[in-house]
Amino acid sequence: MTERTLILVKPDGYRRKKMGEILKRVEEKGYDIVAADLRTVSKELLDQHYNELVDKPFYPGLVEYMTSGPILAIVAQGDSVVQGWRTLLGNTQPSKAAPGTIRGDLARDWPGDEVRNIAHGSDSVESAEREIALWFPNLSNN
Ligand code: DAT
Ligand code: MG
Repeated sequence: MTERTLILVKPDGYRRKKMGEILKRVEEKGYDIVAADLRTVSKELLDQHYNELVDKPFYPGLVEYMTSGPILAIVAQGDSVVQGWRTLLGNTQPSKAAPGTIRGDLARDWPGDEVRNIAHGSDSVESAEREIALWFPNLSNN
């Protein structure tokens, strides 16, 4: 089924010049890019985006990470893109992410750091629609 998902290239991806590599993987899988925008984001946006995580002990570190530089926000569309993109991303923790996945190939755990896993993908069709409405309020639903 055709779905949409929100992809974010996080500030470490921007800093390490991996935007092109990540976009390449979106395109190689055959997904369509419907919107893309480079921006720096506010804590207020992140509080909504990560509404299930705001009370976690690691949340302040996550906000610091996500506000440390530009983010490339992308809406991608395709057959089963939500789960498909999660599979391409790999495990949340780079050291546990399989080789061949984006996080397995391009991200690393650094001692003492919070998890810096280079890219985001919505975890369900419902989250995807919620996140797309938050990041791209002007994008039509059709
Ligand atoms: P994912 O990004 O794989 O969907 P998530 O939604 O559970 O993972 O968490 C969102 C982000 O929060 C994740 O990309 C990195 C950070 N994070 C999650 N669990 C963490 C932890 N135990 N310690 C530090 N950061 C964490
Ligand atoms: Mg998540």
